[in-house]
Amino acid sequence: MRIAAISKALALMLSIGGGMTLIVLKPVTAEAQAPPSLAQVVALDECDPATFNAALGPGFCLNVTPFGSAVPLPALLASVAAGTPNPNWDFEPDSLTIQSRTILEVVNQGGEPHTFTEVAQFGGGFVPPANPPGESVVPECAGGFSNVKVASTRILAGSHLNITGLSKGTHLFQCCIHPWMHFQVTVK
Ligand SMILES: [Cu+2]
Repeated sequence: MRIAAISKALALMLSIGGGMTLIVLKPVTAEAQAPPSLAQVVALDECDPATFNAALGPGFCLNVTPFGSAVPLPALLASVAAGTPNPNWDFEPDSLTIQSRTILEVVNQGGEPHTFTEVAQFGGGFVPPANPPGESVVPECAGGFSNVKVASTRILAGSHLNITGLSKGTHLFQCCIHPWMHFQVTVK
């Protein structure tokens, strides 16, 4: 009914040279008219500025930790080496189902850089000490930031990345630095 009404409204009668010409414009569907909606994912971590910045450089970890929830770098790496990476390095939610054309907005609310990189299968990242035992780098993360696919999916602390144009089906994303940070989206 709605499309029929729009088509009718767009049917213009023009008089050219005394004759009548009917021009029917292509119907404008509701899908094309509606602005795309937004689905949000947050990246979280608890990096401890003192120990992370001592090892990785000034300003690497910008976490504000008013409630004292920072995790020192050695403790994080120990959790990885034990095969139980700290779960507070995380994408939330873990999974979403969205309509096609929905914009996936990933916001880094943590204190250090993350990537939100699409992978065929979850696996290791490009920082060997941050890979759980037995995991090696997946092809999509190989090369780190010298790989344009990784560099273009980096999200610095306090910034965001918008993912658009996902095809219908299931897509997997992971952080190429902290490879236990997983996200799955199903596009309907
Ligand atoms: Cu990360």
